[in-house]
Amino acid sequence: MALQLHRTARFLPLLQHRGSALSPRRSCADMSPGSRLRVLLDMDGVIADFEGGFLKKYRQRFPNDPYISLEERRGFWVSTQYGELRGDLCDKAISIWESKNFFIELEPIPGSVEAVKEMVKMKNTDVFICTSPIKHYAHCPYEKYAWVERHLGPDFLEKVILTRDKTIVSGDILIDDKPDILGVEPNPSWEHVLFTACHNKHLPPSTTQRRLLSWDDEWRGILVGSRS
Ligand code: DGP
Ligand code: MG
Repeated sequence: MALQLHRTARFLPLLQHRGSALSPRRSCADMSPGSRLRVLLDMDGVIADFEGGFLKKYRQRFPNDPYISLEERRGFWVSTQYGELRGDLCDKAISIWESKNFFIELEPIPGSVEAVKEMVKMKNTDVFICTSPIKHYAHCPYEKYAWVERHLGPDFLEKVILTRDKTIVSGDILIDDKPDILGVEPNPSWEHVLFTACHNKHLPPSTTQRRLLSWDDEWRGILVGSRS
């Protein structure tokens, strides 16, 4: 009997209902009292200010080169827009976030640390950080852990997921500033809530995708909406 149960449990994920890309992933029936909401939080652009930190260090290091103000930023990839401004600026931009101390010295996005600390205390809620390290791994992965420890405390190190493919991570909701989150899983379990950033705020409003404008916005309501 125990063996039978064990075998069935292994196949349960295959039997679970999957929502369509446009509808909430959980039905009311799924959210029985006691079931938990799993929130995945992106790091760069959502809780850590990658864009502000980049611009500050780029201007310090290359004071005589042109730069793109946060108002003028368009498109997710910083290096692409700098390369369009002038060919050699693509590599100069990349050299900034590949430098030691770039990631650890990022400032928190305003309100993010307070929001995360409140979120982890919410009933029936599990919060994880789901972040993609850059492939130049000399400093970034270490510094992301160090940043979490510094701003959220050592216990939160248990909650860090480093992955280049967020589609294979299961969760109910992913709050992320990247407009298109693609990977090997065509139907991720989470609903992507787009966090507004300088590079995505000009995108036309979507009727199917919820947005969180900032940590002053109704993030608690977004979570409530995901539970119902
Ligand atoms: P995430 O926030 O988890 O989606 O991680 C994306 C990472 O990519 C983040 O560290 C910011 C970084 N990034 C931004 N622009 C560029 C770029 O042009 N090239 C590379 N390689 N990384 C970039
Ligand atoms: Mg991001």
